[in-house]
Amino acid sequence: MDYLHLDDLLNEEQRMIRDMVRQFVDREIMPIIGEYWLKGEFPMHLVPRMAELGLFGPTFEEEYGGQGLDYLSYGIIMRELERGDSGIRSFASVQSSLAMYSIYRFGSEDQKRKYLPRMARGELLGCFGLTEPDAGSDPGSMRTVARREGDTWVLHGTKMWITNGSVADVAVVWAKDAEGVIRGFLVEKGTPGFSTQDIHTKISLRASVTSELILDEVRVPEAQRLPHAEGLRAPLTVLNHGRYGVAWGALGAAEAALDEAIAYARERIQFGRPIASFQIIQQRLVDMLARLTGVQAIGYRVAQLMNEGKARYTHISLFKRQATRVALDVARAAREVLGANGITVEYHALRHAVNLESTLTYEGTYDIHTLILGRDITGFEAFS
Ligand code: TGC
Ligand code: FAD
Repeated sequence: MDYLHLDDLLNEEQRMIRDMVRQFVDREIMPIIGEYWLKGEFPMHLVPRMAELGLFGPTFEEEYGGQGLDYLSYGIIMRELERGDSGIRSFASVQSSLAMYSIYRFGSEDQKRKYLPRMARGELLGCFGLTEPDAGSDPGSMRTVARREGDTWVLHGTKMWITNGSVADVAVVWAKDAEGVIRGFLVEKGTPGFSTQDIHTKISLRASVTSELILDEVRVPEAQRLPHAEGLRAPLTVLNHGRYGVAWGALGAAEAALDEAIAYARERIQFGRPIASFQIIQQRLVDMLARLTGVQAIGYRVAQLMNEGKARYTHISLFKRQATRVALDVARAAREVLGANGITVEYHALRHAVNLESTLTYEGTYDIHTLILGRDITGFEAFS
């Protein structure tokens, strides 16, 4: 549902990208997603096709495997993917915004050339390890350490809740050096001491791989350190790109849920009339429409600010906070309109709603973005 015709603001290229990704989702994701979600598996066979469509790292220059796309195009890609499932969007945005962007922004020229083109082609998968069992909202309290021994760094610690952790060929791992300064490292699969363990008990984001990363005295050469990353500011800078994609994705899930609820309400007959003709159902649908439209407008404006290089991280926090909260509420309300049918995977609203529980939490919880915005407009910090 695009009530204000915001997509009329897309140029021809952006419209083509939207239609291409929408077609991919309709043809290749919608027929299988319910089954994969129930099995708790990510459909890995889609990766080469996603790479072929240019969905990994599309904003980077061609020399790094990208297409030099602008941020509105990137947002639209994330929106269309999450129309299918949050897990599919997560896969693409972790690869692009978190893993590739860490290397693009903070890596050496050698690292960029070694990893980015192959990651864009889907030949190498990446993940982003910031969170730990005891350091989620407060990543500055991380315990993973990086000890320097000559030209080698020895990494020790555990990362938790890492999307694509066990399928990644290269993990971006954030760790504290002896002075307590946070630094980024590229740890390749198979490095001695590095192992992963998947989390199989998820009720949300089931069609996505989520893992623990275990680093037991893992030795990596200095050449695998991201040379331009220093301090917590570095992973947080990367997260701005991730959060922007998460917010656009949430819009896609909410749009799909609202469209499904309207279509169902028009067809479903109770008391001799379509349920869409009852005032309570109309009010529910209109509340969903109104809240969703507000966040869609925020998305277009933040995309403009991103393209002009004027987006502050607080703008992205506002978008991420509102989009994930509104999308979760919309998808939940859509499920209610669908009655009992709504609790099955033949319909999509509840799958979206439970997935959106994760998007509300990861890349900064709703509360953390509230506090980021509260600090910005009052000047007072309320994190502790
Ligand atoms: P604080 O003192 O506020 O900040 C430390 C330094 O960083 C700067 N900064 C930022 N810079 C760029 N972008 C941002 N968003 C920034 N936020 C802060 C800040 O100016 C400062 O710079 P400097 O030069 O003065 O040192 O740090 P704090 O320790 O008080 O923490 C602040 C807080 C709570 C906002 C931050 O830690 C936070 O954002 N916490 C949330 C953690 C989070 O988002 N984790 C996400 C993990 S990755 C993930 O979830 C992937 S899900 C993937 C998927 O499947 O899609
Ligand atoms: P906590 O920080 O323990 O928070 C628990 C509750 O307390 C929340 O409601 C929170 O809002 C609230 N809270 C915390 N601090 C405050 C405060 N100061 N004031 C008020 N309330 C507060 N991380 C990665 O690094 N890489 C990944 O790829 C990744 N993928 C993920 C995939 C999934 C499916 C999920 C669910 C998480 C993923 N994460 C990843 C981790 C995610 O970023 C964290 O879950 C998130 O940052 C919150 O941390 P936490 O779960 O430890 O919650």
